[in-house]
Amino acid sequence: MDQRVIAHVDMDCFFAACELKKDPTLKGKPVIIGGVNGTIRGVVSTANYEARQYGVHSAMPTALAVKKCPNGIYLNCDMQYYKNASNRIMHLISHFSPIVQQTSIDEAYIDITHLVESKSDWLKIAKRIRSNIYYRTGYTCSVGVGHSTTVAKIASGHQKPSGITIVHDCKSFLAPLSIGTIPGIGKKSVPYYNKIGIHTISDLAKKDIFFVLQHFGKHGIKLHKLARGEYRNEITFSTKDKSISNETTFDEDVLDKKTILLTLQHLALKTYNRLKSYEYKTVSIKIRFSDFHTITRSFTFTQHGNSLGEIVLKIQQLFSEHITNSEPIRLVGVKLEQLNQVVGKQQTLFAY
Ligand code: TTP
Ligand code: MG
Repeated sequence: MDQRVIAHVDMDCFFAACELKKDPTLKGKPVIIGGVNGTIRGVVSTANYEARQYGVHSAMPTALAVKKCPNGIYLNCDMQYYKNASNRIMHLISHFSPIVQQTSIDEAYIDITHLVESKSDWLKIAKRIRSNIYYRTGYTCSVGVGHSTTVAKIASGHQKPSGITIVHDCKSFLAPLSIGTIPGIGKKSVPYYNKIGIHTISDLAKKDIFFVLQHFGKHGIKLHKLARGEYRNEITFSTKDKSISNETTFDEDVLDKKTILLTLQHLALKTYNRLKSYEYKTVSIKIRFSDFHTITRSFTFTQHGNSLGEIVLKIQQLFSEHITNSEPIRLVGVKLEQLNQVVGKQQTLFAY
């Protein structure tokens, strides 16, 4: 398998960070999300880092949190606000790669293979992702980068908050970590691992495969491979329904077809540049008229392609075939759909 490079982004104490954004006077105070309508029933969803110092953590009964941190500020969940913030963050993340997998309200995997030219790029890209999210939304996140989703996820949790952890050599990175760091090995299973002599991930790596099979069955093979730095998993999601698009709203509605075609060409180039190692099968244009009614027209080729010339030509055709009236236009967009990754292929502008 070719070696993918995966970044995992996990927002820092996300719900609490959202509340701090709403009310900046909470800064520096212990904030706990998990009251129920002003009472102390229920469990803690999250706590900011100030509250964590008192021993408060997610899933703890709120009543116990109140005992540990009586001066904390207890707030109810405002899920709609958190979802809106999450959507904005995920939208920014989607600009880094066509292969993104959101796995919860505050975390996502990003396949950054196409952005990487040398190993030193891993850190640069992770920093760019972190600063992009921070400067555009005000939220901090932690980022992990590795050759598999599992390692990237472990890495993003390694230096929280606002940390970046780059893992080139996953075996030595994982070796000293406690066995419970592996996603899926919860608090309840850790004592069992400890009982059979496995405390750290390297303890697991040292066991032979028969021992592993005997104690964990088939599932153990995957864990054993991970511990030995041999496990590679990638984002499982299919690029089939994914698309890349760009659009522009004119400052003033435009009638001149030449101007519109030039803008479409510019958008085609922008979209094409984001394709990197992907091919498209469908090319679409979107046109919004001055009265806001919007149409999209698309063409699907029989095979995947990766030529800017082909995209531009198709866009011109779609435009002249379908836009025959002379209504002023407010917005135009270009979309490439049904993406497919071409392994080991980098595009150049020479395709034009
Ligand atoms: P996490 O990413 O697990 O936690 P977090 O973002 O609060 O803190 P960290 O800095 O350690 O990443 O979860 C994301 C959000 O999901 C969290 O802010 C609240 C919610 N959540 C719950 O509602 N219940 C839970 O048990 C957990 C773990 C999270
Ligand atoms: Mg988080």
